[in-house]
Amino acid sequence: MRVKIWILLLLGTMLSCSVSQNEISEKDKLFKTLQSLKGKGVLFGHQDTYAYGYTWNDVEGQSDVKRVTGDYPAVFGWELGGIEEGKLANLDTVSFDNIRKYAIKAYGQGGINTFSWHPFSVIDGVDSWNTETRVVDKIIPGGDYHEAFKKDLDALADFLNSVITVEGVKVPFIFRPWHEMDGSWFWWGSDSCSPKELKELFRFTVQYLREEKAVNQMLVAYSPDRNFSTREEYLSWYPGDEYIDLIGMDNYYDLYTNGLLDEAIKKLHIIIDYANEKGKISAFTETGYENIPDSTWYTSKLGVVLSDSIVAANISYALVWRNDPLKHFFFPFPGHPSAKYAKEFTDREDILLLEDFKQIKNMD
Ligand code: BMA
Repeated sequence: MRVKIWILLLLGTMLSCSVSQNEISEKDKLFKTLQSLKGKGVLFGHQDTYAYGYTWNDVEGQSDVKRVTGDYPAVFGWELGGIEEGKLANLDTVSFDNIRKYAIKAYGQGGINTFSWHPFSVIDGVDSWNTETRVVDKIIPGGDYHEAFKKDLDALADFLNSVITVEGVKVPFIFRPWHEMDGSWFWWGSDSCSPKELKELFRFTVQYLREEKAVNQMLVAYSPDRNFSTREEYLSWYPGDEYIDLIGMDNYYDLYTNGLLDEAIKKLHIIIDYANEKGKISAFTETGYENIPDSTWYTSKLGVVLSDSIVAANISYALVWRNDPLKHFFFPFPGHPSAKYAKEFTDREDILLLEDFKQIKNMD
């Protein structure tokens, strides 16, 4: 009898082990979902969509995308600059408690979260756009401020690991550190460090978060700006395939005028080719036209780029930047001349808002 019980217990343990080994992680689920979108449409994303918009701030369920289109975006961007300094709110005055709440809500609703990070320098506390002090060579391993920089990453990781549902699921997300490194405007940009240093910083960041801080719900994006015309140029700052899941690009400039739309498409082709060759996801990680002075921008610029057949069949999402009212917004609000074009754009069958995305997931 005793022997039988032991055998049963042993079998039970073996079974539960094999179930948990086969269980797919939240991160892998997110990756698969994004991969399986290919050919079904491009997710539409918006930065800070629940946080604020034209004449409102932190109103439950509000979003300028929802106000104009009737639905939420499928991809929700959030910004973490300031978390490394122990601040209560990010550099755009959105509290981290709210960011956590919004990200959990977006995930619960079936959306995808992505985090950008414009950190303050650990050397002198200046913001990301201050390039007077060289920072990167001092915060990578061996640098004088490396230990201090690790504390920044600790704070970042603590926040990321605190984005948990009531059921205890760590919310999966796409992290996009050290973005636009091919431009000269950030302290990690092309004028402020060498590609080798940037790669080291990138690798250390990802490795530390994954291995030391157990941030295992994270996909990592590589998103330079538009300053490349070949694969080699695009990959100048690339940390390596083992660190990157998502191959992206930020590009505002090429979408300002008709003349450069082909350039934007060509660059997306470079990204797509590389992503497909390596089994990775591709995305148009940031775009927009500040204050939308061209009211047809959504149909005549972004809509045209996303109509290219290769782009449409491969890019997982396109995200437009935030809606700081009046002076710095990238999605229209009701009554803005561009609103009807934005609605026309999001009404397209192959541009997926949250409900469209959920329907597609249900069909799989
Ligand atoms: C930039 C601008 C800034 C903002 C930063 C982080 O592109 O929108 O105003 O502080 O992103 O969100």
